[in-house]
Amino acid sequence: MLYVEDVDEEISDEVKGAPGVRARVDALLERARQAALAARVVLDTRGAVAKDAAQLLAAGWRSFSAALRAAHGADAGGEWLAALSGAADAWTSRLEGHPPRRDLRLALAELARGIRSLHAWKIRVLGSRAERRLRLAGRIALAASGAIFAAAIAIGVAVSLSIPDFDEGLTAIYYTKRGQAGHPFERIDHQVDFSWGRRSPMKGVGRDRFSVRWEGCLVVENGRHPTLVAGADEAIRVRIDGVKAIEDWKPHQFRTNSAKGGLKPGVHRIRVDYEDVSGEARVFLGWTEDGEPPRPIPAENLVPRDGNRKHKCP
Ligand SMILES: [Ca+2]
Repeated sequence: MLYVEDVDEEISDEVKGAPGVRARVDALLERARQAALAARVVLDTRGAVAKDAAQLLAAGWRSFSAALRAAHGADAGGEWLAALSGAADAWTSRLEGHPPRRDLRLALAELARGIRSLHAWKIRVLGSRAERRLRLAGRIALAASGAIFAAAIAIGVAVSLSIPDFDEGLTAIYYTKRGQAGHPFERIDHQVDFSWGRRSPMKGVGRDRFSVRWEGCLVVENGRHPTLVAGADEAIRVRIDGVKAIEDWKPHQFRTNSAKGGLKPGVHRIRVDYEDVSGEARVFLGWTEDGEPPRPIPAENLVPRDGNRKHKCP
């Protein structure tokens, strides 16, 4: 099932080949997250073989463990990284021994928690230049005032809290051909806001003449009435609860379209079809309210096709 046999080889290739620690940690965490998601789907399927979930989780923990090692290389003082590394190795070997189902749930929850904490660490330690400046400012402020330092920490925590949970977003299927045809690659996208330019959207898919389908649910909070906005280079159509909301399928350069009327509060089924023909590729799914400029629909308002811990997707 999946790539379990190849994962070790791929991890070492990624660690050798990737340019920076941040990129390495990102790639490995993404792999761990995908394995955790797949394991959750298997665990939620009645009658599924626990052995499959254990294999997927072991693959997830191996990736997570490799991410920890890469992170530890960049932050030798991070003792918790070393401690977590030990725990990760223990989980990996335990999962390879096919533990009982209740242990699998625990392994999944722990892995999700670990991935979130490593994301938070990555932002804190390997963050953008602005965040690094913030840390420096925090240190300087420490000399003058403990209170200002505390504020800098609070901002750091706020940044880490804005990281999407691993199961928030839409189910994305990337196809190697136009018209949602060819070989499909599935993953979760936290948002639909990509500017691929002339690059390929993911490994295995070409730079031109590819298509994508995003499926799942859209959550509109009570009291809100946002208008859906979608844009593409080169073609897009959006269906809400099975009804056409936006269609601009004739190939064109990037432009946005708004749906007629606002979205009602509640959980809506959504399906977005997109395709690129040539040249630049870009896609955007957002909403707007009270005349504000459109912004991408946040991950917390998006639910994958099979639902997540917070919402069912009917
Ligand atoms: Ca294009």
